[in-house]
Amino acid sequence: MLADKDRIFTNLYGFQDWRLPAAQMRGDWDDTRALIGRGQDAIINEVKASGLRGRGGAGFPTGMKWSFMPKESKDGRPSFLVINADESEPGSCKDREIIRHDPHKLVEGALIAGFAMRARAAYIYIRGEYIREAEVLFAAVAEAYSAGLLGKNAAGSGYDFDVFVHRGAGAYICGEETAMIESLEGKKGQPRLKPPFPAGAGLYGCPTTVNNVESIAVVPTILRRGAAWFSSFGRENNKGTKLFQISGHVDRPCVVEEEMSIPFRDLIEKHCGGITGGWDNLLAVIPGGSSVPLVPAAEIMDCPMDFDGLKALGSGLGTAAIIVMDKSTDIVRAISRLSYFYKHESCGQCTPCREGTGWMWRVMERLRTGDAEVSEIDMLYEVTKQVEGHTICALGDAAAWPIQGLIKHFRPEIERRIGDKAVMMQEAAE
Ligand code: L3W
Ligand code: SF4
Repeated sequence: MLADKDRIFTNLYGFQDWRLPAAQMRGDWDDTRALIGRGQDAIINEVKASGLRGRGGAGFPTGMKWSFMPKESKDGRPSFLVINADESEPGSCKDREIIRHDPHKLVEGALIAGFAMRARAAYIYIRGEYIREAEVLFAAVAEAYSAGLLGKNAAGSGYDFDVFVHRGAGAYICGEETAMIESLEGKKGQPRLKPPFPAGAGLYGCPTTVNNVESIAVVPTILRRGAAWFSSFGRENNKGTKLFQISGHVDRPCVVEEEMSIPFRDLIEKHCGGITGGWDNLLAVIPGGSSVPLVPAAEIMDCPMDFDGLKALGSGLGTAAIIVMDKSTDIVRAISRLSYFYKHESCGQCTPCREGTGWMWRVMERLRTGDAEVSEIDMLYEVTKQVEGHTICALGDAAAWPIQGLIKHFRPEIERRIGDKAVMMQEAAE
């Protein structure tokens, strides 16, 4: 179990004040000027050496992403950092805790990361529904300006840097990085085709890096304690500490910072008081937010909770939003509900997603009630394969994968429903 002394988020549960003086007492903003004084390349190299991978779902190496940003401005164009606080993935609720209780880790991280990639400003795009969190963030940014930590000569570093907080308006798709950029530009939040990646042409056509809240908030601590300290947690290719968010059928749902690669069973035993009704009552787990396939109970028990461990099971770490389902769960209904979510949130730009998500949801509903033919199970699977990989952004994949996981692991349950319904209809007719 991660020792208290190794926790980055020392006020995750809000036991102490989030405001600047208290945050400084906890070590935030401690000689930030010296950290910046190390220079851009040294900061990026330290983040690379730490092994930090993006915490927003895709796990792209953070230091490498920063190194894609230009070292010199072309045509006088500025560079930007965009921080993705549009936390909307079902099951995901970690960035909310950082913003609520440890916002100065994020604001300081924004300055350091922005400096490292030579950005003129950071835009923090916060989910519209996070009203109280946005209030905290606005106040934390204002405090930092008042204390001279942002703006001209930020933190006495000689570097000018602004931070703007922008509130979303309730669309899940604006969490996709290019849709977020469109939305910041005042347009409808619809994803762009990639490439070009934002590092080449992002906000207002300028070089831009989009990073998740947690990825940025851990940077000041990585620099203070060193890459070797951070990479001493986890295992090769899966380094560091991580915020896990556990919801569903556990005795104590929680958000907790733990060592990357902690086995699933240990995570649940140590922090959640076990599975409701005991381990024999576990049915399945969605380990990375709703966009990844479920994993049945027997397979996940000893799985290291990290990118590679979950990939080996055909699923993914995603944002580490772990949804636990016990045997009381109607698993077909649960996945059908997710299908409805993706249908509702599709931006409608590409045909496989716009039409496919609605089609998949309607078939899922008929499978839920048993009003389908057994042959439709394979047909549904084939349609998910037609959607997967054939859309502009990852929402198409996200809609397809949970259904694929259901069919792969719970096909007998789907067939049972269809059989039971057929028997019921026949008995009613007799
Ligand atoms: C320059 C290249 N940049 C990749 C950058 C790219 C992006 C990052 C990762 O989706 C997933 C999604 C959700 N030159 C580059 C390059 N980049 N190649 O690297 O890119 P990508 O496309 O792999 O992922 P993404 O578009 O960022 C994120 C999944 O995460 N997810 C969670 C989503 C929910 C939230 C939330 O609520 N906060 O994030 C869960 O599984 O479905 O597949 O920056 O530009 N050659
Ligand atoms: Fe929009 Fe769906 Fe296409 Fe993404 S995959 S761009 S959400 S229609």
